[in-house]
Amino acid sequence: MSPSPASPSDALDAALRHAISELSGSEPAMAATGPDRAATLAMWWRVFQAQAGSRWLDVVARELQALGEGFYTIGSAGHEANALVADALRPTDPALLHYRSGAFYLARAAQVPGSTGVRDVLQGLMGLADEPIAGGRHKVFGHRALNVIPQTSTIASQLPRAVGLAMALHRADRLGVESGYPEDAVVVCSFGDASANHSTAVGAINTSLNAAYRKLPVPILFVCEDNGLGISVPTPDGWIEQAYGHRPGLRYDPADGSAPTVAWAAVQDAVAHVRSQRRPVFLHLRTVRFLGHAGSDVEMSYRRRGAVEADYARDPLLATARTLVHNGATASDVLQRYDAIGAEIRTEAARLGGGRRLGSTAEVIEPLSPRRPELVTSAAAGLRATGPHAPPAQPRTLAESINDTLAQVLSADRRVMVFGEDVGAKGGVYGVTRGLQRRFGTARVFDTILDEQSILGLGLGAGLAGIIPIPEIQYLAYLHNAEDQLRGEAATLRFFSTGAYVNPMVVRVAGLAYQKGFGGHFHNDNAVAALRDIPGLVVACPSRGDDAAALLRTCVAAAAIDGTVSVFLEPIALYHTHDLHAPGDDGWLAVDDGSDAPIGRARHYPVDGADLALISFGNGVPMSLRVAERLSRQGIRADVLDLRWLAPLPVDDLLAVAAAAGRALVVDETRHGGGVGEGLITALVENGFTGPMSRVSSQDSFVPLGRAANHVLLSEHEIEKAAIALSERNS
Ligand SMILES: Cc1ncc(C[n+]2csc(CCOP(=O)(O)OP(=O)(O)O)c2C)c(N)n1
Ligand SMILES: [Mg+2]
Repeated sequence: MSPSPASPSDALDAALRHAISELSGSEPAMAATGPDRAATLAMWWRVFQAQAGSRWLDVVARELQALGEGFYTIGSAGHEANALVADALRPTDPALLHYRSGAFYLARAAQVPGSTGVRDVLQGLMGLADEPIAGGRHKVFGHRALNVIPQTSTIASQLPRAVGLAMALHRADRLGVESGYPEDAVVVCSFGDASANHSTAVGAINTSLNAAYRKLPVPILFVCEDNGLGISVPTPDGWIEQAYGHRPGLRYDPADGSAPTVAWAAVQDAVAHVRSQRRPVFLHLRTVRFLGHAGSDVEMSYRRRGAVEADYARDPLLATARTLVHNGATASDVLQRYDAIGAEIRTEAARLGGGRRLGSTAEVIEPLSPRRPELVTSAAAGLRATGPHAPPAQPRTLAESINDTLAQVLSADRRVMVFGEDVGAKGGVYGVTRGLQRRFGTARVFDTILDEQSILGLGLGAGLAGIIPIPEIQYLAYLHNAEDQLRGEAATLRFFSTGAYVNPMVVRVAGLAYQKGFGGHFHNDNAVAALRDIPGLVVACPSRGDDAAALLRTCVAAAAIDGTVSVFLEPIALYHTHDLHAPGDDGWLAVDDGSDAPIGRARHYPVDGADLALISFGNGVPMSLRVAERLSRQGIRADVLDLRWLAPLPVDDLLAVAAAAGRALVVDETRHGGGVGEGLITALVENGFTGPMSRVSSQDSFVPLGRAANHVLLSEHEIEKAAIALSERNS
């Protein structure tokens, strides 16, 4: 009888050793003989090396945690057959991996000379600053030289980007843009069985099938690493096959990690199919899960011991050991190699002990969103087209100006791609992209599937393939529907890859309220706080045509230069506005002078000797200008600051106008709680502004239909009343 083991990893180790020691070469060997046999044996040793390395890393992760040196214990134990997938792929194939794809990572590292797969993972577990991708910011699988793009912990969130990348590889080709990946690259994307149910996964797989149905190349290998559990919840037997095994257009290849020779052939076949046919394949890789969900998980609280122990027979390391023995290795060779790998990893972990960790706030946030404004300004100048796409020297509405500027950037930089729902033939719901597809072709301006996660996913993938994507989200309410692709994926990539990967992207979003004749919350959504609190995200909000041109050029230039992710929030109600003070005055038309608008710099509408500054943005700007006009007739001089940027806020300009006027009224068309105004008042207070200040905003409500909207949206009357009250206040 074996002694009662001290821990789950001891039990697993003991079971594996025992089973390997019982293997004998007496079972029939594989057919290969001579040099073939030697090559086969070498191949299985290679696989075993990655698998055993991954297993030991899981064990050492727990040892490091116990010592206070390690901070992550979600392991790959039981999933190590994913090494076969890496072995069938090339290191130039981009990989977006499940958090249990440790053996894949080591197998891939072994394909690239000079790689240090084990050390990378140990450094990740230990949160060391020298870890090659996240630099201690997270434990992820990622490496630029290995073409492993790091993932977040949000399950399935990498799928839209993976599908977007698979689609973008060929788009890049059509655009004449160097994607950085070989022509026949395969994108591989792995995830768990529970994650396969997530709407993000379901949507992304659907998007790949829709594209393939339209005969677009989508070279993606989906790998579902099915261990039958999502933390404690079992996936019903047969569910994954039921869900994905009979999907028209999706080739489904099952493989079992505990039958490696058969699995190896299936994996090779699946990869070859994607590579040659450029169509999606779903590889259903059966695995087991050892050591619970994570170190803290008490598996025995929801699984029977018998079931856990029965899984030992399906250990992929044991299966590979058996294959090795069939091919001429001995059980003791395998055990010796297993022990040697463990010893090396323990030695390496000890050597890394006491390694450097992130040492300051500055070091942590350094890769978040570095900015090089001078370079951005000169790149923005380069985006001003000459010839047929030169900006018309005539006054334009906001919508016309955005259309002109999109044409300019499409003309000036062939990497630019504009896409979204209805942006093609129709030219957008409001005509903002009208004529662009006709002028620049369907490769560069095109309609997408109706799925905001996939639209942003294409943007994320396209950015990785050298394209500068300008996706459009039809309404702000529907960006919220897909926010994690922006928050969890786009905004984090730079941070979790120490700048090795960036997401150049300008997300155009039609939004904000005050639409007349087309009402209701979803077309008048004014919730921007969710965007303002995404670290590093730039949020632009033009109110006038010339500013729209300048801001858009800057966003595109910043994407190209610094890999900046920005949201370009377009106030729908101002799209076609001509007049400012009176019908027919054309006071809201403007001529694009070709300048840029440095990120975080506002536009000032000055008034000599102002007594009061109205601080606003978007629809609030023309409202404030009209109010200022009325105030002037009452002897109150008010100037207006158009913030133009909602993140980062133009704090210097804010302070300058507030200080000059001595009084500041924040005019915020978004909500009272969680709008923009809270940040502005805070900035004034924190920076020592002591003059009278107040704010007006819309109500904390959704926006109702028709004229009832006026009960919750900020009005000019309220602005005027607040301005008069503020001008009378002494403190
Ligand atoms: C969107 C999201 N919801 C919940 C979680 C918490 N969570 C982490 S792993 C996990 C289970 C995933 O199971 P599965 O996809 O089968 O992968 P496995 O861990 O079994 O390999 C859950 C619910 C998460 N990370 N992301
Ligand atoms: Mg699972």
